[in-house]
Formats: sequence, C-alpha cells, structure tokens
Amino acid sequence: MCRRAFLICFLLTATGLSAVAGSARARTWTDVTGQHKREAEFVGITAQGKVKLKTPDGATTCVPLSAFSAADRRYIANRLKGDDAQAPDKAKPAADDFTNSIGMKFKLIPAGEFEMGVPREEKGFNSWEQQHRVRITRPFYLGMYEVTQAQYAKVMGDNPVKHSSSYIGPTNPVINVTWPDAVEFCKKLSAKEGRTYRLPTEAEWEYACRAGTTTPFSCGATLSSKTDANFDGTITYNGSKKGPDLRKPAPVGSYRPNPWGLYDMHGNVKEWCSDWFRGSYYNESPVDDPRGPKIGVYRIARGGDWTSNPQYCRSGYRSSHPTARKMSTLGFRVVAVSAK
Ligand SMILES: [Ca+2]
Repeated sequence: MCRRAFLICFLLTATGLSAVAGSARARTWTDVTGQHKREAEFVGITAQGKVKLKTPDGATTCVPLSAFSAADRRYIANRLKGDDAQAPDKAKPAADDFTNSIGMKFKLIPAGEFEMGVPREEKGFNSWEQQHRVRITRPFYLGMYEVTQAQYAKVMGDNPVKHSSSYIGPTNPVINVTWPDAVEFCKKLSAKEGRTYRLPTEAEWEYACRAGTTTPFSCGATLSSKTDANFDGTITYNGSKKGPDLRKPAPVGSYRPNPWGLYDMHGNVKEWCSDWFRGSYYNESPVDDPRGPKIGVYRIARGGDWTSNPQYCRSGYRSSHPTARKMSTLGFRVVAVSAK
C-alpha cells in the first residue's frame, strides 16, 4: 500500500497533473488479476491520481493505478519519465533484474504473502492442494526462463538431449534431467558465477507463478495454447476454446509472460522444485518460507508440460516424481539467492 501511495505521488509530481507528451497508441492493458484485458491509449494521470485511458471508440475512462498489473505500472512510469515504451516488453529492464555470465536472465521477486494452494471450488482441486497462508520473507531472483539446453551444456559439459531427438535445440528447455542433475547444475553454476544458485522451493515457485493472481492460471480462469502456454490445447478447461497441440517443447519464452515477467511457468516443461512431496504437508507447513517435508520419496515438479491437460498446468497443481526420473517433459529453472 505504501509503495502504491509512493508511486501515485511520484506520478503526480512527474506529470504536474497533466497529460503525457509524445505520441500514443492503443495497447493492451491487464488488471492486477491478469484476468481482464482492454485495449486503450494512455492519456495521463488525473488530479485524483487515477490513470486516464482512451478506448478505441473514443471514450475516456479513469482507473486507479492499483488496479493495473505490475507490467502496466512499469509502462506508465516509463511513459511519465519520457521513455516512449509502447509495450512492456520494450520497456527498460528493471534495475534489479540481472543477466549472469552465461546469459541466464533473472527477475527480482519481492518478499510478500499469498494464499498458497487452491480454492475448493477450482476445477481440478485435489485434497493435497488446500489453501493456506504463506509468507515469503526474503526477496529472491528467479530465472525468467526454464534452463535451456545450451545453458545446461555450458555448465555441465553435456546436453542430455541427443542429436537424434526432435526435442533438441539450444534455446529449448533442458529435459531428461534427474533431480540430482538439477541440483548438480546449481552447484556448478554457483562455483562458476561466485553466487549461490539453487532450485526454488515449492512455495517460492507458486508465489512467483501466481504473481499476485488468485485465478487457476496467472493469465486468468483459462489458458490458451495459442498465446499463453505450451500444453495439449485439444483439451479444454473452464469452457476455454480448443487450441494447437505442439506435441514437443517450444523454445523458452515463446509465449506471453506472467504479470511478473516470468515465461513458461505454465506448460512447456514441468520444473523440479527443492521440496519432497507429502500429501498432508500443507496441514502442517510453517507460514514463513516453507521448505517441504524433511524426508520423502518423491520430489515436487510444478507447472505442467507440453503434453499436459490444462488442468495440470494450474498455478496450484502439484506433481511429484522419483528423484532419479528422467522425462522428456521435465526440466527446471533456478533461483539466485545472494547479491553479487
Ligand atoms: Ca514450465
């Protein structure tokens, strides 16, 4: 709330309560839930601190700044600073983002609280997904993308995807990696880069995937295999339309990012997390920074994959696998913890 108030004050100061200079054209705006979208031009900030928009039919509307997604708020800040960034993707990266020496890009994920798990009424709810309050007490960096085959080979000296495979590609996600392989990648990358990398906890993963949303997917109640994620689009969910079924992993970042700028959190490949799985864990997990049961047989993997029914790509869906399992649908992304 304080941050929003600060930003509104900043906007008012920057604009002198007036319209923004420079050309404008319509763009797609997304509300904070990621569910509602609208096409409009940015006009300026009103004296009441609201964002004034002009819709394609010529009407104007004023919307509280807090109603917009983080990407939209960044766009507005850039426009008011004089950067004519017409789309969030063209906006300058936030100062807190970073790229490491092998080209892996990271987003700073703020500390915060959220309802981890799934409302009972959500289609596909499982008893081990029950909602509970979780607090992420420390900010962390999360990979914007799944680890690619080129990045994996640079660190480990080998690409586990064989040349004969149709799944091979330097910017495709790495697959055929066990949980210990993913942990070993983090260890070697940490030594190479001089900062600590590790797998995300299940709580960190879901917090970052939801990005402030409470809907089944970070983009809303449904998931499109055309624009949102790589999954089996021939299967529908919540009345969604059928879409393409690529039947293989896509190069990372081929679909729209979530509200916090993370790609492929839904679909493409499932992603190993650091936690063991236990169905009853959510009944007993700590509120602050849960790290999973101390022992187990299966490790968590999140987000669904290119073969998945959309139901298994939900933000709160939990899958688990033996640590030695290698699959063409299972990869990972990493967290960077310490500041350099
Ligand atoms: Ca994924």
